[in-house]
Amino acid sequence: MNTKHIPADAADQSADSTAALMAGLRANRTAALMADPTAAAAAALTEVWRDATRVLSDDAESDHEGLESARDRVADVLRLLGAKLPEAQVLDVDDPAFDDRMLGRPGEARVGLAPATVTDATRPWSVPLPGYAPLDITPPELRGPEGLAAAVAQGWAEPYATPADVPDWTERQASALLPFDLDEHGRPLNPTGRTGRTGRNLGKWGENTAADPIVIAGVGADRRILLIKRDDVFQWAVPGGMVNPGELAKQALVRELREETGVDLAELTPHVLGSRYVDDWRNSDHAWVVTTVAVFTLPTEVTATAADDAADAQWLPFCDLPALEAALAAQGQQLYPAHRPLLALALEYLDSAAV
Ligand code: RP5
Repeated sequence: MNTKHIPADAADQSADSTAALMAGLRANRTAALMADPTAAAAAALTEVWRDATRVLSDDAESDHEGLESARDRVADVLRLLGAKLPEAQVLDVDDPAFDDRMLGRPGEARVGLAPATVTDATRPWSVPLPGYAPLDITPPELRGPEGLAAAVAQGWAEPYATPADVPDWTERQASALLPFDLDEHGRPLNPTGRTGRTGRNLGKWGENTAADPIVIAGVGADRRILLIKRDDVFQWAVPGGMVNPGELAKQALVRELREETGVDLAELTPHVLGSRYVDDWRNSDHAWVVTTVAVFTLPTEVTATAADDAADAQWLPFCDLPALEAALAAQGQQLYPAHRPLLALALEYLDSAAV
């Protein structure tokens, strides 16, 4: 193993590569902070750690000081997360891949958790996309027999390591809220097309059914909505959740609301708006969320207390979406973007029903 000087023109590109690494590091630190100490955050940081170490192994005129401190910060976070520090990755400069990787040519290690690029034109499965390499988002807790067994024992994951292991696709396709196909490998295909992500970061392969109760108090300009702050992405969302095996969506609406806010509306009949695909951050080409959305209307606000998956609960103005987002922004908070279409649907109903 020896080291190598990068020629002057190449050093400029190396600086770009350094900037990209630092940007990746920042993105991953943000992801780690947002995602709470999860194994997914540790995995993201591990990737940056490897890249930082790779650049440090070279003696080119890159920002070694900055990278060194970045590396130390990553190491601190990894230790806090209880993750094992990866081995330093030192590249052999005699390896033909060395220059490509340092100069950011094809073959450079991917930084961060960016999905593969998918455009509107290449999203449909019917459009061939040679070389499509979706990012595997399967978290460490669903990898390997032990991790999977633990997640199954906790009751939130099915035991199949790959979609080809699922024995009842015919039944699942028949009962799906949104129809979907299987590919030639027996994998379920996301009904909205390619996502740029593969693997599973949800309980099940294929459709994962959720229930989202939209709870409204008051009418017209005084209308308010009950939202919770999700404890994974720390954005404000409808207090919904996954439908349990054997449970009806209507039961899940009431249960999730009670679990996350303490509000019990079992005696009320909601207005069901229908089923919708949710652009959930955990969706992939082979596992996705479809929810049943329903509106509960109350004359006035009731006391809500955050619990379970909710880090906070609050009644917010809901005469329209801009008013809601402005109220959140005034607190330095954000709406969970995947729920914007569900809220727009609810507003359409509320306005038409003069609620
Ligand atoms: C969203 O995530 C659904 O719309 C629902 O609100 C929720 C279900 O996931 P968990 O909150 O149970 O993680 O996609």
